[in-house]
Amino acid sequence: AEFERTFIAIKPDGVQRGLIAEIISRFERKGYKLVAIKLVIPTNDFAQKHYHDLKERPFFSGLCDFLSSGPVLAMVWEGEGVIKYGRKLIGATDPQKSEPGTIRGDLAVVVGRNIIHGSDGPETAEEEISLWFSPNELISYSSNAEKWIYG
Ligand code: YYY
Ligand code: MG
Repeated sequence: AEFERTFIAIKPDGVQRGLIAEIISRFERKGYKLVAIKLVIPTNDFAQKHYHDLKERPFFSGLCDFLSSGPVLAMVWEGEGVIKYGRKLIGATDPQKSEPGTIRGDLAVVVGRNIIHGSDGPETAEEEISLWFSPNELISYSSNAEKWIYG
């Protein structure tokens, strides 16, 4: 089956804190399929492209400095409803408001260090996937678990 895809990134704080496996496992156990993954240190220019929608916000330059300050784990996850539900797994932007059980609720404390990014809709998902990955880095394969996850 062909499902939607979303862009998920573990920011430098999540990588440095050793939370890669913890975060990946939440998407993996849910039943989503990993279709691309790489560890990169984005340039500041690249971070500005990624966050271009926020360029008028007061925190923009600090945010781009932070995203480009170290390794980021960039991923694409696939599954039915993964864009919207991925945001649910991540939790509210401000970890002070994220529910317990969400990634930010369980693992982060302040908005400027909220450890993970996820696309906020179908258009941004497409835009972000093509910004971070070239088409040949997106791996198409069939998962044996699929028939047990979707019936
Ligand atoms: O999509 P999401 O990451 O949940 O929030 P956005 O509103 O897109 O903001 C991107 C990023 O900017 C957020 O994850 C932390 C940072 N930020 C901030 O430092 N201070 C704010 N008041 C709002 C957002
Ligand atoms: Mg956002």
